[in-house]
Amino acid sequence: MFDFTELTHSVAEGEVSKAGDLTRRALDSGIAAKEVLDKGLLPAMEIVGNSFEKGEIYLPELLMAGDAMKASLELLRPELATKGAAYAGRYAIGTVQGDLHDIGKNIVILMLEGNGWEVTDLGIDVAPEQFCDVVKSGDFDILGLSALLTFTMPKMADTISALKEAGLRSKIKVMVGGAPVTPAFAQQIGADAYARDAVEAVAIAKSLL
Ligand code: B12
Repeated sequence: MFDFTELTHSVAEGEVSKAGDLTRRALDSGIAAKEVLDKGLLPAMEIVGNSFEKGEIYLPELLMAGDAMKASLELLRPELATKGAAYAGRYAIGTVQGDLHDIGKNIVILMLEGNGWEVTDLGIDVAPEQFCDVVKSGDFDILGLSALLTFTMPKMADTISALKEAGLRSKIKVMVGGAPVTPAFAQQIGADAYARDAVEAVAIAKSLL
């Protein structure tokens, strides 16, 4: 029996190489990548998030845990993002201005790619004007906006306003997501859809076309 707790703790402690070894061991023992993600990696982000909120750990520890998470996630990439599904459409996605969190966005990308989407990753700290430039220049079906901070959520609204001002809003569907985002907020800012997690993001993206 694989011990997910040990993997979770190694990620939470920011032990990059131990987390990588355990992730590899889980995959080698035949456990599906999605199960490793859900049972081993994601709980680690909950643990460090809670400890950070309580003031038990500080930014350096948060950074180390984020690094261990990203390294382990890379090992899941071949399985999660396996191409082969029928072509679904073109999706551009980025984390909004002022926000550097990209783990959740990257998981969304892996899942979309694994389900036939051609994804352009715009990265982090993306300004509304940059989103507009991308929508203008490319033939995308959906634009995804990610935010993990309550104080960067308004940048989602700013991005949608900028799309409207540039006459681009009708050209693209906008999806929003990230831990503090809610369906009510999505509706309030005029997004086309909200998804709670990467699995839901894939299902909703499909339904938008
Ligand atoms: C790791 C982490 C970091 C890392 C990020 C590393 C990285 N490369 O991403 C670092 C160390 C950089 C960091 C920095 C900060 N962080 Co931080 N961080 C976290 C932590 C622990 C985990 C985030 C995470 O990856 N979660 C796991 C992923 C998988 O979940 P997710 O992002 O929600 O994504 C899922 C869904 O939301 C959805 N989704 C996400 N995006 C999208 C987009 C679309 C289009 C769709 C459809 C769906 C979707 O699908 C994803 C997969 O299922 C959280 C706590 C937590 N529990 O979330 C705090 C947290 C988000 N951070 C917080 C804070 C305060 C900060 C700092 C301000 C700290 C500081 N004093 O400097 C800085 C801000 C830096 C900046 N300007 O962005 C607070 C935010 C509080 C708030 N409500 O605003 C949190 C909640 C911690 C806490 N409890 O206090 N952080």
